[in-house]
Amino acid sequence: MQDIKVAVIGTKFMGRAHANAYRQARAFFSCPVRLSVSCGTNEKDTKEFAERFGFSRSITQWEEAATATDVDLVDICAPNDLHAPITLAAARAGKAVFCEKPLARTLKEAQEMLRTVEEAGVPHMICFNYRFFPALQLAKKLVLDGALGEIRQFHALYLQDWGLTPGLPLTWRFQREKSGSGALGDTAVHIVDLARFLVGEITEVTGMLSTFVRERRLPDGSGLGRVTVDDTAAFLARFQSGATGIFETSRVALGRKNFMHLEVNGSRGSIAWNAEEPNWLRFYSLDDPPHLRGFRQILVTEETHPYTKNWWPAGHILGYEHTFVHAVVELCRAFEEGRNPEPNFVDGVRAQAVLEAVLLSQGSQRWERVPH
Ligand code: SOE
Repeated sequence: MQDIKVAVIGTKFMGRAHANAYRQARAFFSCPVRLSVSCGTNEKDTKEFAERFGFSRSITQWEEAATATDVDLVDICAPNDLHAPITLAAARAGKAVFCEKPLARTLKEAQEMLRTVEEAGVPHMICFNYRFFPALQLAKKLVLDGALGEIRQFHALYLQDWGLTPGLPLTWRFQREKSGSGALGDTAVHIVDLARFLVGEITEVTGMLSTFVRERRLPDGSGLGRVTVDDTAAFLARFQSGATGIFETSRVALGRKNFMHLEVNGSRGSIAWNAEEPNWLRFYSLDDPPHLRGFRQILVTEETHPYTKNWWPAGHILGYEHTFVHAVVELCRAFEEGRNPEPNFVDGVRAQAVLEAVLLSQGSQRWERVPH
């Protein structure tokens, strides 16, 4: 298969995570990907980024990165307000699109992105990277194999505290017109996707959003600006299956850096997972003899699990960056098999619909149905 020439738009946290992922996917999984174009806002920084990661060239206009002839795949690591315009330009130019989460700022915008990539007939993927921890792939297998029995409850906590960084300016993540929402779209979207991945579709929610830090220093130093998005989001959910869900996220939970805890309780078993110990899956089963019953900790590094054999011998653990590599591996496998990767823009729209219902319920103070 010909090399897939990649343009990565964005050179900050996600730009680095994605650029690194393509390099490692080629080195450890022989993925036919090549870093072709790096696109960032600052010419000097982008040139330096491109040299460090090994891109063929660097530019500052996303419109070129989305349509250039030396690009087959456009990887969007830019702020949320650019996800739609870049997707529309790339899809109409016949490029595949790999977009960071959340797919868009609103459900309407996400649906337009999905319609456009489907009309253009181009492959599309969204980077819900946490699915790609082998421990969560095992969690999904246990659920599908019926090892937990009937799934009754899903609990997810995703807490960070970078929102309390002293002097943090009013960046795009704090402005609704650029981000769409705050912690809801930034981190709750991950646990919504994992809920869909492990349990299924969510049909209704009731939510509560809060903003504790209401003003932040304007980046140009000219004073203070109002924060127009949530610092925290908490919501209850009902799943199509009848299961119930409890979700909470925060970017101001002092002391929590990237603390994500998931738990699924079924009629015959439970699983629990924590992003700070991502190689371990905790599993409780009624199938264990009574004297051996208790949450067992499974170190998910043996060759029987997805992706693990391409890395290290069992016990040599994986981390956050490997989830992005595995997402690129899934993208390349989909290309080779002529199918759409998973998760894709359909998953992005479904997650966006849940976010939209939570925002609606914040206003109505009532349960809201999740639009399909
Ligand atoms: C900030 O909350 C952030 O960088 C998210 O945007 C990422 O998706 C998450 O993986 C880490 O935290």
